[in-house]
Amino acid sequence: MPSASTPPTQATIRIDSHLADADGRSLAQDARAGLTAPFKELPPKHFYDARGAELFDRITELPEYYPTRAERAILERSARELARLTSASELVELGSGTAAKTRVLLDALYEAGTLARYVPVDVTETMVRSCAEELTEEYPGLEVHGVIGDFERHLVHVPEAVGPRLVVFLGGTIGNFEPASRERVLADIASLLRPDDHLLLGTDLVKDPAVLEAAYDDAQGVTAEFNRNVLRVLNRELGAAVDPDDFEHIALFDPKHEWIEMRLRSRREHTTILHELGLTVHFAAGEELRTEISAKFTPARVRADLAAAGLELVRWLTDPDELFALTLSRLTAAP
Ligand code: SAH
Ligand code: AVI
Repeated sequence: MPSASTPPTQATIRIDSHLADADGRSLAQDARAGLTAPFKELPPKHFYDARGAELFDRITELPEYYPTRAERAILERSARELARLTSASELVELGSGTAAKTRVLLDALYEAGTLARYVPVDVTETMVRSCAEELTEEYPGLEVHGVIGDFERHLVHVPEAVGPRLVVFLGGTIGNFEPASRERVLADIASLLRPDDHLLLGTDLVKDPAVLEAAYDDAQGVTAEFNRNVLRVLNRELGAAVDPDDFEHIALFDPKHEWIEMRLRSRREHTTILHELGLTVHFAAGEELRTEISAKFTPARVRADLAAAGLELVRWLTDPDELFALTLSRLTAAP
């Protein structure tokens, strides 16, 4: 905290890391469970090492990947209204990444004169640290309390609120959880809110499967590289020796579940040893490893998910083509 002699414009940064906590599920545990299962799977949070974060940034610029542009357009149109509705003095962001679009909201809250603290929560340490450095320079006087952790486990470590709080979960990242985990994450997020607080949630909407599949299988192959990056993470962190080019990138819309599935399909039979785990993993030719789901929502699904977490809709905001939605919600008022 600034002392009495600290000039009022001096920024403060505090960063806490929870990744080494005993309850922090690690790549080793996820790989052991997911690569020995009958249908191989790894959670998408492991995409985001420095290279994965850079590839994701490139994805957001691709002509086929509309969600980032659509969400930014909604934010640009609605940021002032959101600042007025929330009067937030604190912005807590889950999966903050580079906080590129967040600046639109921070600008509006800063201009409104309410903003005091930004709390980025992300599993990627370098992103939390660089984002804290950048934002304290860009917004003089802003306090940044970064939390390096997994929002499936570490939301209890989000610091006590300093005033009306706006929790933001942008990009459609909530769609990267299966329904049961999604329900748990939304309930945990709701527990960060008090009656004056709000949640701003980004959800990608159901649309033509061809548009969806192109967004996850772009012509330049950037998403394919992002997908294969998880194999490079396994090689580096767990001592595997997989050739990423032995795996084909697959992105398919599953109409039953209304989600995109990204998979890596082995082009040939091979065996690899994860030396750090003493684990041998066999891939049959054509065998697939599921690396991500990305759920697409209907308005009814969003409302139902919010309601299940004890949240009620305050505003439904969408872009002119209704590609993406941002919902502002708050705790359901007691009857
Ligand atoms: N919010 C940004 C970034 C989205 S990319 C945007 O809208 O563009 C997803 C971000 O969530 C990455 O920065 C990744 O590191 C983070 N992330 C993914 N799974 C996570 C988890 N389980 N816990 C914490 N952060 C996670
Ligand atoms: C971060 N998340 C919401 C992205 C998505 O669209 O599901 C990750 C991504 N995967 C492939 N392209 C982008």
